[in-house]
Amino acid sequence: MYDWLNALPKAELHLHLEGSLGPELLFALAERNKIALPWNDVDSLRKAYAFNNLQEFLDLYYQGADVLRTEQDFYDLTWAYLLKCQAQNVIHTEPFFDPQTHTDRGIPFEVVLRGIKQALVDGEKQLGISHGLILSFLRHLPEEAAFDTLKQAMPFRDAFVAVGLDSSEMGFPPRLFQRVFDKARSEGLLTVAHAGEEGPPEYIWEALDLLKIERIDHGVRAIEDERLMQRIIDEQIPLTVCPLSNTKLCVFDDMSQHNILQMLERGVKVTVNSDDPAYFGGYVTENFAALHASLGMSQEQAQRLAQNSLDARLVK
Ligand code: ES4
Ligand code: ZN
Repeated sequence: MYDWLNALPKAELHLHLEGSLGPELLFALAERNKIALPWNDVDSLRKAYAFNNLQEFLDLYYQGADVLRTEQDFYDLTWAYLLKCQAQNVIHTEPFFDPQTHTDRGIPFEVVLRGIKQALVDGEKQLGISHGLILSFLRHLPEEAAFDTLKQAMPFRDAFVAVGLDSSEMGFPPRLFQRVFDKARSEGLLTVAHAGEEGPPEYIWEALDLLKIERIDHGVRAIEDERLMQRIIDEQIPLTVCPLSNTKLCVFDDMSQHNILQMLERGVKVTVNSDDPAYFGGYVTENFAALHASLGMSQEQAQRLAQNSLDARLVK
């Protein structure tokens, strides 16, 4: 089954490039940039990949991202991810990056963007993998900081297809970012947002009605609100679901509790994605394989999930 799932052509629509920074590359970049790490070796870093919630993960994720300093570092990070895509028949990807994670450490916006974009362009030419890059704002920071980031991005407007919203969800509802999302849309950018991962259905309503999003990132808590479910089904609003992420961050106690197949059978346009594969134990194929192993996902269901991912692309 693994090989069959791996061979399915698919798109990945929910992937944080900083979350694809595996321990080996992290140590290699630390050495290249002469940065001291708080872990002795790759294995002790891997042992730290145990989380009770989103915030515990984010603390390690931001710490790990500190080894990314040069344009070459961002290129190498992105290229390593694209090689994984090639190995797993991901023919199209729409990755997120978090500029503020880097600009707040003094790394210029254009250093981050140039490294990522060059790798994506090379991936298109050399690997045949198409892409649409999504600039994601950190919601634990003020809207003013998001405005500043959007301003820095505008000279490179054509490098992006959309803006997103990520980081700590609880206490940072989508409505806090309505004005900066309005501004992004006025520049012709599409919008997506993380909502309903840890946060309540109300946050999904806000993301739809105030941020005018094209897709809901995660969205698994929509199932608690029947009126919301009906809207998502009627309007065929895609959900970018990340099964291994949800179990690693204790959104569900166990994969056998995950609601993705229930949603699929109700007619929700759900897709399978890896979120932060280096931290959550697998790339896209491993996420599909986990659904087969724990929920008995059939080949026919896998085909529908893969087709949904191709249909839900922002870049067609
Ligand atoms: C994230 Cl899993 C998740 N949720 C919210 N923000 C994030 N940034 C990176 N991974
Ligand atoms: Zn995410």
